[in-house]
Amino acid sequence: MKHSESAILDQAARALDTLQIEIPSWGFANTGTRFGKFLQPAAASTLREKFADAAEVKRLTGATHTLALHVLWDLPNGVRDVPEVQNLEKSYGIRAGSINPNLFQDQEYKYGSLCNPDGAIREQAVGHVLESIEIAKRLGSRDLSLWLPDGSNYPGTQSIRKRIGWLEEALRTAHAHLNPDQRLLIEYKPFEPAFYHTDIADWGMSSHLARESGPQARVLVDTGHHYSAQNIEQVVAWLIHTGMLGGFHFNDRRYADDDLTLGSIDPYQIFRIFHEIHAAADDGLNLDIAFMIDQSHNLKGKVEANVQTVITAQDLWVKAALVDRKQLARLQDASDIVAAEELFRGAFWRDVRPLTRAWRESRGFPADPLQALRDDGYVERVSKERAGRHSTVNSYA
Ligand code: PSV
Ligand code: MN
Repeated sequence: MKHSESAILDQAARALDTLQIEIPSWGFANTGTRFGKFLQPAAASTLREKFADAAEVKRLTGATHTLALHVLWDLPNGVRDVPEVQNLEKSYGIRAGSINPNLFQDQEYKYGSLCNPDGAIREQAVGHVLESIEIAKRLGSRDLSLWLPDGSNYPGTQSIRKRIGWLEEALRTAHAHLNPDQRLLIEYKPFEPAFYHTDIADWGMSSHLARESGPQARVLVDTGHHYSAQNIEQVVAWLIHTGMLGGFHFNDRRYADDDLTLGSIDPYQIFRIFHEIHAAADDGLNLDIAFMIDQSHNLKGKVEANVQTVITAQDLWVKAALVDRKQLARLQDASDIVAAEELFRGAFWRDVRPLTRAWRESRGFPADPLQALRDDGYVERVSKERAGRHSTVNSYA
């Protein structure tokens, strides 16, 4: 092997060693669209099954040590379910990751949760967030991932500014309950379920609310939560510059919040986002970014889709790591546009699969995780075990 080839291999390996990706418990459960659900015999219907599936993804990829939990779906009894989660953590070698309060399912939230005009309902929503923070504390989870469905469907029916005030107040209360090492991640989304105005619609609103909440609050970027034309890497660059980037929810989109596999529609966009992160790290910026998947697969097998997502993220992460940023900076400074663009695109075109494969082999993971999943027969095994147990399905996950 030539010296330059082994240097590239080392660089790729260093990049992959640092990439940890959190998988979502809800990515293993039966799900669907508002038109219906297609049930999969292998889908997880208990928290134990979700942990088992997560352990399989970790075994195959080596990159997913934590499982994001959604409070109502995974801990329906709140803090009383914490001991069960702790047992599952031990049994499966998977740690509980970010804790996601659920402010979108209860009937009371028809007109909003933290922004509801009814003070008693706002109080109920704050109570749920505080209980979620307590769950996170007991589980040793650092991040509370907060997403609100709040908004309105018709102009003139809600006071947008009053709702901002209620939101600021609620988030300050939540922040005051964090341990010093915990973080509050505030996610935005332009629309759905609200179709006229959404209370946290974009990264500017999230940034403002995070600053108002307190020093441990950051912005969570869900890659599917942007309008089609949005330049997401520019948003990411701004959030890095202002010290407000807390984490990502990975998925891809073609039209709206489609929950498609990361990079399935536009892998170049993820490459561009990863380049911004590597560039900031090269510049010595202190980054602390949680990488999380947020996908619910209707058609793909769930374990398979999660493995595919992790491998895709790893490939794109390595491509972006290998951009020759010193040379790129020279070309940018000289405004040598075509050469800069070709260098940048050249890194994207590079086939890094031999590098990610070599890294997996060197770390004792299957060289081809998707093939290993098929060879192992995990999905067939759990399909048999879980058969007949899916007559009822949770309302969403
Ligand atoms: C909302 O669309 C969202 O992206 C939030 O992160 C929720 O927690 C998640 O989806 C539920 O799937
Ligand atoms: Mn999300």
